[in-house]
Amino acid sequence: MRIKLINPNTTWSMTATIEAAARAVAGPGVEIQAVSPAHGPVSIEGHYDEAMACVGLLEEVRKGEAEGVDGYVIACFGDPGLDAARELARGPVIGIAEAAMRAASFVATGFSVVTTLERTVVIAEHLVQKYGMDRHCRNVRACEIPVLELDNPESESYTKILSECRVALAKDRCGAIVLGCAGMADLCQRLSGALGVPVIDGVAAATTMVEALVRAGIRTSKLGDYALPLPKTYAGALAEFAPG
Ligand code: 2AL
Repeated sequence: MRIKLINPNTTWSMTATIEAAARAVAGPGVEIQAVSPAHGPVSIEGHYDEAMACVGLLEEVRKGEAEGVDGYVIACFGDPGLDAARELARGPVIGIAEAAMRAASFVATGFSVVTTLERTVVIAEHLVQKYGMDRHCRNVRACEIPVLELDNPESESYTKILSECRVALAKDRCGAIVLGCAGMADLCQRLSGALGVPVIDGVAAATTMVEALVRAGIRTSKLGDYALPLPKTYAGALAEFAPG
């Protein structure tokens, strides 16, 4: 089974961290192919970054389909391009935000999300509503850590995230923490050990869910809005990305 793990930002050192988190949970016989798109933002920290990241991300899904990939993980907490990727893919496509929230709902009545910059909070809140997680998500908190700081071993990211998690557990009536960025994947076990509650990294959650769906033979529906995109001409710089 081949799972393509797409980090939609173009920071390959972060892709390596994300890949390690996926490999740590993948079962025997599962090949993880971790990539970043050829073009796009180095980090995704807002609506504009997300929109611009989608073209390169979808190109990776298109290539994956040609190469016979069985399923995909979108490894950015805004789940950018998720529905569009599902249009292209025959196998399952899971975003780390959706996977982490659903995993958290299995092990705690309520969870709080701890994410990077304040400006990304509304993106996570929109996803909470989209996925029907309003009943489970107690709060979305930011640590004011730029995404690329997570990739800097000298930074104080761990301490800041730990402290925000402690505030969440004390004030939000939550029993679990969802990490709000793929770049936090390598901190998950340490945080869980320090806090004594489930800390959910969406990269691990999504990888195990894609693997389970593929193993069960469950694929993306091609009836309705997830049908293949209609063939048509795309003008200008996007001409090469035209479907069909
Ligand atoms: C993310 C993420 O997971 N990767 C990235 O570049 N930005 N999410 C976030 N909330 O900052």
